Amino acid sequence: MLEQALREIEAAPDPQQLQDIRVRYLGKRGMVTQELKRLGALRPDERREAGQRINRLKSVLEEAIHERREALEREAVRRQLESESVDVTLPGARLKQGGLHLMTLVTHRLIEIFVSLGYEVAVGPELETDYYNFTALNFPQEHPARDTQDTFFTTDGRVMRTHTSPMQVRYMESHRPPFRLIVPGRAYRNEAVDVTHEAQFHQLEALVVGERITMADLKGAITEMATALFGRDTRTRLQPAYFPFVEPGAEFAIWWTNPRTGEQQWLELGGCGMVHPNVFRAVGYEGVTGFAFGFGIERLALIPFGIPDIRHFYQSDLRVLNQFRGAV
Ligand code: FA5
Repeated sequence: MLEQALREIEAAPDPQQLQDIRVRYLGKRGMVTQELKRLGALRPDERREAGQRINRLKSVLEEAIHERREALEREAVRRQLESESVDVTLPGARLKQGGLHLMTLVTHRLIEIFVSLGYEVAVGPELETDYYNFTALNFPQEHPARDTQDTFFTTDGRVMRTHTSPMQVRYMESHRPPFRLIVPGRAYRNEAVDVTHEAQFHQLEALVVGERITMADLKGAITEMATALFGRDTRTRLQPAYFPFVEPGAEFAIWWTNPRTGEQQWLELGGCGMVHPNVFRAVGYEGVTGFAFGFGIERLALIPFGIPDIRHFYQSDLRVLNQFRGAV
């Protein structure tokens, strides 16, 4: 019996089967226990000898079961460690890294250019009052831009600013000239959206006020920006235009050569001019002159980067956006 039992113990593949073997030999009705019970029927001298033999057998089996159990446990731990171990030589799982949107990159570049020319940067509210968006900028009461066809109004009569120019007034109210200022930010118009018009877009506003600021300074500032963006060969064009808050007023364009195709064209960017005396009056300025310009940042990104439709900027299609990571 001993050898048979030891073989079975040694071969037990898991703790449960080992326990079954234990019950079979050492349990209440186990073979060893049964033999102990039979001792009563023996003669006293036989009984002592047999008792000692059976007890030895019992402790040998117990010892063997104990050892087998420990071996099985060690094996289980070894297997678990093996399954959890990390192969440090495998290549790592690369995390997907985000990037800045092309509009953000272009805006940062513009800010960098103007800061290097000594301009301050300010931002203003996108939800504006009629006063800052129109009245203080010399828009007459009946101007078409005040129509709901063109402009988003809130029910309490405020407007989603239609341009960044209201910050001209806000800034002048709280600062004394001379200063040079740029205002990047969002603007909103009730547009029929198409390839060049979005209902939400970005502008960059510039305002320079001092004692003898002239139209030449305005042209110089725009040319500096154009040169920084497109190199020495660029040119700047001003064509007369009407905006209520400047006089004289103009639309400006930059001559742009596509480095890939060699193609040249005028990039019409926005409006500019000398600050209208009525705007200075609204903020209580006297004895100074100034220029302002404002343009659509999308415009500046569309053509140079060969983007055919302004809507691509805001459809969050990564196939489009990923093409411009780190492009500026
Ligand atoms: C203005 O908004 C004036 N505030 C510009 C200005 C500033 C003039 C300072 C004088 C002095 P305008 O409405 O033309 O002007 O818009 C300027 C530029 O914003 C446009 O040339 C265009 O580049 C961009 N823009 C206007 N509407 C949209 C639109 N719906 N989607 C994308 N870009 C637009």
